[in-house]
Amino acid sequence: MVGSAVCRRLSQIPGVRLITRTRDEVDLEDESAVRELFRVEKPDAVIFAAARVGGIEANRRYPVEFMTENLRAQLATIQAAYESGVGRFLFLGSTCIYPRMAPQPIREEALLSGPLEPTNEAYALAKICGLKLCQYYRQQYGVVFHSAMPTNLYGPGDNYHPEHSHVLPGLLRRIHEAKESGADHVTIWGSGTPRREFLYVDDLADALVHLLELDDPPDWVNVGSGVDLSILELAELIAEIVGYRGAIRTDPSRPDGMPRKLTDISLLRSLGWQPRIELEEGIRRTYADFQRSLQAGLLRSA
Ligand code: GFB
Repeated sequence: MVGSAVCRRLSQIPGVRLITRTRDEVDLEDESAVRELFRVEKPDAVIFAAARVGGIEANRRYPVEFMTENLRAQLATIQAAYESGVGRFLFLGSTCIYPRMAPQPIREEALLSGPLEPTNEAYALAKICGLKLCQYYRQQYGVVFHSAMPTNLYGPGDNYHPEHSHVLPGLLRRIHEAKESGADHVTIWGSGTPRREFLYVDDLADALVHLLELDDPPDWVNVGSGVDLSILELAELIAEIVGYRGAIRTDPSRPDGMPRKLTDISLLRSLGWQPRIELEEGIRRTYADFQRSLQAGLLRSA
């Protein structure tokens, strides 16, 4: 989802030659394949959007894969980029790198100031290693290797797996199916009270290009919308957009995860960027894309 949005954004810039590889073409966990890719293509800049990602349930169920796959892929790519002379590397993390009880909205300085949220600790630790490794390369070798920490993302091309997806695509699908089947209620996981911030993926892509154009970007910077809402409010908003009029029930046997996760985006604003696509508009666009993909038999659900 992120890689495609970044390509959409970069293809609007004249003179940019995009170099991409699918998972089947190059396995980023294979160090020699990654080195060969850099030797052949010699990119000027790299945006590292590849990752093993998933929602709260996938993170809880597969901590080994979330840690090992992300560590291997990022280490291979960051090292190969440096060795082949790449001067600019933009690594993507996640706001789950911040401590569970970080003061809200979360500022960049909160990194490593307290214990992590247990449901995504493995993924967060891998991402912290990636951003720190970029910082160390910059410090030790003078290359501009830096990071962006996106908040919860959504948009076209998301993963709609019923168990492994993030909350927004998960609820979009469940509420759409409830409407289609005429169900009198839908169930959302947890208490419905956790608060989350969401950013439309094309806004993220725009922010990344902005960061790449800065001569001296921060080592890491939050990329969010600066606005949050409760999961129950999110479900109600999705129901309104989908046109579903049944009841929304909660399931307290499912985990809530972090009680609140809202980023402070004043650093990014001070660098001249701000989000454009509001949540309601973003969900409308995402729902239209969901329906198109469903009809074409192309819905991602892995
Ligand atoms: O998006 P989500 O899976 O991840 O869940 P996190 C957010 C909240 O929505 C949790 C609730 O409180 C869930 O219990 N929720 C309600 C649901 N219904 C659903 C549903 O149908 N599906 C899902 N998935 N959630 C992830 C991290 O945390 O955020 C990752 O695990 C990553 O590492 C990502 O950082 C951005 O926001 O809790």
